[in-house]
Amino acid sequence: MSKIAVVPGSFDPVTLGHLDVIRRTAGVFDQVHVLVVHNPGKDAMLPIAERVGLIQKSLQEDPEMPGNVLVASWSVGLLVDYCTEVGASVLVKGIRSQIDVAYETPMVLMNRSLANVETMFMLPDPAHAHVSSTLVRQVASLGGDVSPYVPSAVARFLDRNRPA
Ligand code: COD
Repeated sequence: MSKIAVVPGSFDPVTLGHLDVIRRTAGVFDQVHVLVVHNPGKDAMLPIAERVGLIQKSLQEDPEMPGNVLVASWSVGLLVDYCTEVGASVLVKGIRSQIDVAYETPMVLMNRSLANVETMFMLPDPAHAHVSSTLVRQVASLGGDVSPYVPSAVARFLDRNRPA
């Protein structure tokens, strides 16, 4: 049976840190579903459909990205409901620091208790450890250059949509 991993996130927007985690996960599992989910704790910059499109474009433009990755979004219930629907038994979360571990741990235990879905932590290349979508949004909104932190499809998009 093929092993499906779900890599969930807000991806608002997708960063090079996210892509690194997705690429490493795709090297380990048969199929990877990158799942864009609304995080009610964060003020969104981009509509979900735009985030999905930017991830798809970034995956297409990454020559090292394996072909076993698809992108979807989920807004109708629990994250584990999506896992059950597609037959995925594993979530993969990127971990940059102990702060991420502390934030993710209660969700790991809750998702296991709700639906027996396990979570694996993937450490990215340390070069991306300081990168977050929140800081990318902040740097972009203040007129800074975000191209070192995001795929070029995202850098082009943010450049085109720069506030006047
Ligand atoms: N390098 C590596 N990993 C990174 C980097 C980076 N530079 N930046 C972010 N990540 C990781 C994050 O740690 C996270 O694991 C993932 O990538 C996504 O990050 P974000 O910022 O895009 O997304 P978040 O943190 O807003 O997470 C949204 C989720 C949907 C994953 C989260 O809210 C969640 O799991 N919700 C569950 C909803 C639910 O069902 N709740 C009930 C039971 S818990």
